[in-house]
Amino acid sequence: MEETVKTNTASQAAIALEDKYGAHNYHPLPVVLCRGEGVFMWDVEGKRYFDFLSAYSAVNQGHCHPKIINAMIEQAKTLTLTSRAFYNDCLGPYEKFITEYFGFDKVLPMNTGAEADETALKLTRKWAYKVKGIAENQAKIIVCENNFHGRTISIVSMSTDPDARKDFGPFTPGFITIPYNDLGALKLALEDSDVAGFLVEPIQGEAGVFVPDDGYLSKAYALCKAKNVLFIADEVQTGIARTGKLLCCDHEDVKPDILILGKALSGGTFPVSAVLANDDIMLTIKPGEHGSTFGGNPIAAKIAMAALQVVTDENLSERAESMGKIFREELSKIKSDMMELVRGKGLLNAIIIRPKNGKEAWDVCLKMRDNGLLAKPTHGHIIRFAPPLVITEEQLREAIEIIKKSILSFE
Ligand code: IF1
Repeated sequence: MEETVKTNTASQAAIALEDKYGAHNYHPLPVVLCRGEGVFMWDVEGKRYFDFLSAYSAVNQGHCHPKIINAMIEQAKTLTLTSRAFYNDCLGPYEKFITEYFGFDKVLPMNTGAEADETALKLTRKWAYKVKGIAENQAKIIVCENNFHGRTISIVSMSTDPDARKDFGPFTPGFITIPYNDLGALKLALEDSDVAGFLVEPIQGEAGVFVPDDGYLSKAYALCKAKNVLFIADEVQTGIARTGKLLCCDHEDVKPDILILGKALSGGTFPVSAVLANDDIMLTIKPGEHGSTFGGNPIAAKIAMAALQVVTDENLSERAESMGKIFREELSKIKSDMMELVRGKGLLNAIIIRPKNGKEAWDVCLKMRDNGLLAKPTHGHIIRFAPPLVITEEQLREAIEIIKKSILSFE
């Protein structure tokens, strides 16, 4: 892999520091950012970039959205953390706001996506024993091949990615893995009466923005219902307007039994995640059985309300839908051997790169960086494109020109 690190000393110094003092659990694109506003980020040399990653869809509302930042600052000056040992005056209003916003009885607030996924697993198991009546320690949860739900031990126990799992065993039992987008496999797995839940990403993000067939989610939901199995949607990446609807499940009018949110719930300002469910499920967890020091803290509560209000006020679902159409239409017009496929929904898109003369997705990303646009390759041959949803048509067309120019430079 070619590693054209820029010769600028400020960037080099920052990269060297991370390399020397930080764990080597990432391989970042060589660019050192110090400021963000809306769809743009700036590096330490002052160069401006379109952000086409949005911190993996956390920054849907755009960088440093003033309404979200103000909510954060005002609350930070007032009260930051009480823990859940006491009540605070922000959590109740937030719980009312978010449950009405998404249409569930209750919310359980956490911080990261992985924690929210773990919470959903625990909730599903609790429901299995308390409500469904599965025998102790027998509950199983169906998951999909090539899933991505985070990095904890139990979550990597559900993973099929060798990098995520290797040398991290022993693993948590109780998962059944089936192929994604395969209703036959789901139907078969559901025959096991110890199955309590089916955990699924409505679009698989890490797998390279893999969009299932139309009807997959609604039919999977119906299969689960027929067997009294919970349909659990991990919308950490796909939720909150990213795919052109508030939730990706909304494309098929599916209301999950358990909804997992993270990332854009804070507009990328703070770790805020949530699990939503109705009382029959949520109230199976009793005091002392689950929690988190920071979950539901006053700053997170205020931030999340502001971040969701921005999604409504600025019509971000509609924007994602219309801008996504333009994006895929224009990208599919690019005439290059390297462009194998364009796919996605709303503003969660990816292209598959066919290597040419030894140049692959990483090289395309370096070229786009040089031309003023940041995106990240995944699995060596896929580039994910997910700009902040506040992008205007004019900005989008400018960004498309950069992508086009970068790809065509390899012809
Ligand atoms: C990293 C991927 C994206 C997620 C879904 C839960 C989580 C994630 C559907 C966990 C997190 C991230 C984490 C980030 C890279 C990233 C990612 F490429 F690894 F798969 F977005 F596509 N459910 N996704 O996508 O949330 O605990 O991180 O808050 O660096 O690992 P988290």
